[in-house]
Amino acid sequence: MSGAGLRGAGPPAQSRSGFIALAGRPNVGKSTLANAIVGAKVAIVSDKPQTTRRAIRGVATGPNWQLVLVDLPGVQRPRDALTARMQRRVEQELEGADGCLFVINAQEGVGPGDRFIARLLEPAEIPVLIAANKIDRADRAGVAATLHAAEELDVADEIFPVSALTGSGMRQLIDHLVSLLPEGPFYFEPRQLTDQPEHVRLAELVREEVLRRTRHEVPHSVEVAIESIDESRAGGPIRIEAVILAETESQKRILIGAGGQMVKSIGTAARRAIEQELGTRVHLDLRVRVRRHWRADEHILDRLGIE
Ligand SMILES: Nc1nc2c(ncn2[C@@H]2O[C@H](COP(=O)(O)OP(=O)(O)OP(=O)(O)O)[C@@H](O)[C@H]2O)c(=O)[nH]1
Ligand SMILES: [Mg+2]
Repeated sequence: MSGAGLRGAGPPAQSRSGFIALAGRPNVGKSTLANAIVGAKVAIVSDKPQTTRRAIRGVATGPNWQLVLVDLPGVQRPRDALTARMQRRVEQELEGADGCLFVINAQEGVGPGDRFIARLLEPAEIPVLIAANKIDRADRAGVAATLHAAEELDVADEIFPVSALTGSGMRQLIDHLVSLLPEGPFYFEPRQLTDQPEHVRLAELVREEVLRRTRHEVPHSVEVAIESIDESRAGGPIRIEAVILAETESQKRILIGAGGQMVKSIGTAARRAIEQELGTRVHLDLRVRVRRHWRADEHILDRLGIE
């Protein structure tokens, strides 16, 4: 785990700190919850399942505690090298964590996917809490039924009904998560909110705009890579070259769109998001390229940092 050099501005004596891994089916709101707890956007979010592909550490620091949320891909059956890596990552991160926040969807209730995850968590010797998320989308009876079904999973010490979107129930959840942390020094400088390299964070912001605008197989077939970041022109915008990788020519056509409209719209929105992230003006040069079967290509996955 990357320790931060904390000499000088050290944490208070008797601080608590540790890693809480987020497990759950795709699309239940793990990344939204991680962002809400950190209080900043460390992970991209979308309404398409399988948005998160890497383990993302998000850091929340209080007066005498530091909670490192490990946002993870949704638990699913692997279909190719990409999803196999994603599942392996989930299992490895769960092993190394101090606790698990198992996220379920209060709007949909508990299903076979959740039962599968509960069995996966059983052998892990770490405390498990359940967050029943999206209560803003369910009525009282629905939430009560979900909480009851969550209880029957027989895996969690406590169950918290929450809405990551409205903030409802989040205070109690965070307090309880902090109480699970072992005593120890902080792992990160408090102002460092995530461990992701800058080029990955920026690529993810571009991918988020792709996910917003595409459907069916396209969101799953796209990855984004930053090819260069040039800050050499003093006073001028930072120049960033990014490439959207698609698997087929027809996906490439969709991503470019009629008269280049689609890639232009992705580029404009992504540039704004990147400018906000970096706090400076940016020139974004965005291209679309076909990389056949990249999801099955171990070498490309290595290069993309999907481990
Ligand atoms: N109404 C409502 N929507 C939510 C809430 N939390 C998340 N969402 C939405 O649910 C969708 C999925 O959210 P994500 O945070 O990307 O879900 P995830 O579990 O990280 O998904 P994967 O990374 O694909 O596993 C997005 O459209 C979110 O806006 C919530 O509390 N209420
Ligand atoms: Mg996610």
